[in-house]
Amino acid sequence: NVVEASKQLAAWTAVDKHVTKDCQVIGIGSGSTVPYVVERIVAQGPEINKDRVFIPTGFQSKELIVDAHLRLGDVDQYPHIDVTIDGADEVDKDLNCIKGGGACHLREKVLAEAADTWIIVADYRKNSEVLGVNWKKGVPVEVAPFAYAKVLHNLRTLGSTDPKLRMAVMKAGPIVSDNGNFIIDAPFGEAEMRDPMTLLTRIKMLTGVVEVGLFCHMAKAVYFGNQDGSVTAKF
Ligand code: DER
Repeated sequence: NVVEASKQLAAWTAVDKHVTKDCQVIGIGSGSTVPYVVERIVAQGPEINKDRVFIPTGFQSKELIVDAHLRLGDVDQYPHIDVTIDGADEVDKDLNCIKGGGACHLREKVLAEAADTWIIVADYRKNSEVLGVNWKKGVPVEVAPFAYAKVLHNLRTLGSTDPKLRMAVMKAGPIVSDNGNFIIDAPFGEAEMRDPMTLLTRIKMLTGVVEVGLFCHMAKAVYFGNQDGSVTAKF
């Protein structure tokens, strides 16, 4: 379908441009777009991939690497990464992102920061002028379970309209991240979302917050696959 085709287009374009033969340590993001990143890297052939190592941003990401028979590495061994490619829930005109729709944004931000080059790949639905225009579920906030109620209260004080603990499906109780933490989804108004760095700083300072799904001034480039088969690149 057209959304999947646009994810694949974005992913293939980014890999062709940024996963060059001198890239030896490669961070793999999470979500439904990055499988197309892995397939394109595999298509570069066993010769070029035999000396590479691939660092996952969570369980799903690890499974992608293992299932593709690529060499799995750990950020403990490779704290410095050549390039990390990841998806996003929404990207604004300045390449600031909302991430965490898949509850993986703590490890994703670690590998984004550890990389010399961080690249985003997304379908056209994620391409916004301002954050919050298309992604209506709020800013994902990973919190220590002990602190979640206090942080919910703090987020309301910060102006979040209706922060909610992210509940699991097919499991009683809340979602638990790969790090054993809870996720709160905190919607904010346009005014706050027009200055994501300030919002990020305010939320990050709340004791009990582990990581915030706002990635500001981190991406080197973003590639959007479009419905008409074209690619929009922003730098
Ligand atoms: O959780 C995340 O940030 C993931 O990267 C994910 O939300 C990306 O979305 P996708 O499934 O549309 O690629």
